[in-house]
Amino acid sequence: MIIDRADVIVTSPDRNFVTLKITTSDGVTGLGDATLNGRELAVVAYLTEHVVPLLIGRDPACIEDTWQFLYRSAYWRRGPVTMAAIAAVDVALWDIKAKVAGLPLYQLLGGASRTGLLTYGHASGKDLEELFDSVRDHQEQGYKAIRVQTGVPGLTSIYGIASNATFDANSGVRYDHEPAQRGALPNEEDWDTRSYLRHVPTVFEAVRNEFGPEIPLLHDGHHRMTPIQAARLGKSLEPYDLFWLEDVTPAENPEALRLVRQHTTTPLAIGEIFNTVWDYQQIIREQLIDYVRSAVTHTGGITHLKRVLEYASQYQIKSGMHGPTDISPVGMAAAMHLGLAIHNFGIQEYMKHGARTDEVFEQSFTFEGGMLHPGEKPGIGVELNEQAAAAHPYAQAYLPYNRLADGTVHDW
Ligand code: KDG
Ligand code: MG
Repeated sequence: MIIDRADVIVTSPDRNFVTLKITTSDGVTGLGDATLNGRELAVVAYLTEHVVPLLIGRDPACIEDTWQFLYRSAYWRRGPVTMAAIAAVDVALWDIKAKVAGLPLYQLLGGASRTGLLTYGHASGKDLEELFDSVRDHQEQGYKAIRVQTGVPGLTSIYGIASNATFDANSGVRYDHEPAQRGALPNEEDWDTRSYLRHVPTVFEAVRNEFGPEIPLLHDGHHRMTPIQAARLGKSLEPYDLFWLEDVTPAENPEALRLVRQHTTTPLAIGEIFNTVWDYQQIIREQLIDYVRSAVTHTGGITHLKRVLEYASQYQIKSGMHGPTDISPVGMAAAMHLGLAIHNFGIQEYMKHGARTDEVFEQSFTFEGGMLHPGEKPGIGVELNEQAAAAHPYAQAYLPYNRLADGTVHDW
């Protein structure tokens, strides 16, 4: 059996998704997610122009060899575009291998280490009233752990707040907490760290008073603080017992986390914009984090993220795989198989996709009582309805960016 063809399919049901479909000479197909939010077509070109021609005729069973070949033969290593492209090939090959074996992928990764995956959803509101409604809504949907993001007095538009709770994917406005907005230019948001640092602890105090001490709560700082600001935030949130505080400082500077760590016992998570084990080397070895935030989609696939998580397991660091709406159902399913199999699973982010996306990507995973399960279908358990996909052509969309009050561009 050889790889006969590989097709890159772009579809935009509720948002843009890039999917690689590999077909073998025996007619077995495998899917991989290659979606890189706001830079989708760069991965399409990388795959179409440089990777697909290398795949034709290869043995689909040689997953590790194909990974090493694509990574090392490019010479130009790492980076989100390269690693998303390699991830898509890797997941599609795992899908094929599991289908050929007649087993759900998690069985090939060592079998189930648990009955399901604890997930967290995104509650948000521009003020406390809206936030509380959103937390209640998530509890009704079954979520047992909840991320909390609110507006900050004086700021008009910030990351993580649903601006349009009743979402209409065709209106072009962003829906739910999907930050990428369709259009020719990125949206500008505003930011003021001092207001944020004053406000966030009051929000968590209010949420604990309303919802009690039991519910695991999470928060995302989205890379916006300096190390000492992040240290202060971690310290000021200690009374509210967070499950984690995420991305407190920009990801490029691992040293920053050492300073944060020295000041707070609030657990730390980072890594959604990392893409290799080398990005994690220092922060895992020095035990500067508690959760690895990488997605299968952006970190070289199952093969490479498994390597990261095995390394992390030596230091009692757990998984907290990235699962926003810009990870397609293919990427989410891959994460679920990996999460079910590894020993050091922590929690899985799960935002849910819209109905159009669910029609394009036929899924066998389940979400019940706040727990995800990848299902028992051979492979990863997701198939692409290509006819439905074709009805939603690519639509340009960008992530927003931040400016401070004086006009300075700030981390978003
Ligand atoms: O594409 C960017 C989003 O995936 C990111 O902003 C979401 O921070 C995020 C999260 O924690 O889900
Ligand atoms: Mg995040």
